[in-house]
Amino acid sequence: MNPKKIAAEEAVKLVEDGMIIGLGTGSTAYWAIERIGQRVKEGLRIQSVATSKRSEEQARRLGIPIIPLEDIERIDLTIDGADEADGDRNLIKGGGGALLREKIIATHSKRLVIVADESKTVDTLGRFPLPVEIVSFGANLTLLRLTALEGHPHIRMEGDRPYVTDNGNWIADCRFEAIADAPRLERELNLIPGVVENGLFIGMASSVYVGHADGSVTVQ
Ligand code: ABF
Repeated sequence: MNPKKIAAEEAVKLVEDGMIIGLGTGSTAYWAIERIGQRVKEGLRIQSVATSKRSEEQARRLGIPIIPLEDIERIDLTIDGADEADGDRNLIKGGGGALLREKIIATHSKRLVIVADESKTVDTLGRFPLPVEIVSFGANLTLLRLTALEGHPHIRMEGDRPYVTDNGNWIADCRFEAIADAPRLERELNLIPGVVENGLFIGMASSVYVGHADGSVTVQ
């Protein structure tokens, strides 16, 4: 039993005819998209928007109708993964590099359902490096501000060059270790000019589907 797959497949039971679905990114959301694709082949009628080019390509391959973001006014349900989830369903996301698109889609979704295996559940957020999307202009100065917040930032690399997001930006991975006041840190980060968004998703998830090695799924 693959815990990511069973959590994702359980969450896809929430998808109903007529919905506009936000498609997440990552190896857990992958299984949700696969299952949605199967259901579309069986006659499910939905439309979707994707949080990354990768997920969009997967959806197109499976025949899931994709609509451009400019053409929609609502998203009924988004199913996405996470890097960490605490007991209050607060999240760190963006390890996969798609945090900005994920946050835009999540913000405009009536429901954000997170799918994850049990390794993602934590008491306190912060052990996973918090991804902060920054513009490349003045990146060294932005890093100084992140350092002042004790984020110990490192520019994410791909080979010998900075990793570039779907939006043409860079990612600074920050090691806070334990984030005591996540709402405050989220505000402080987003006040830094040069920071586009950060991977804290506070109070956004309506539920977290957690897959376990024994084949069970719990819902937080
Ligand atoms: C996306 O993919 C991200 O927000 C998160 O970084 C990552 C989780 O990936 P996986 O499901 O592969 O662990 O959902």
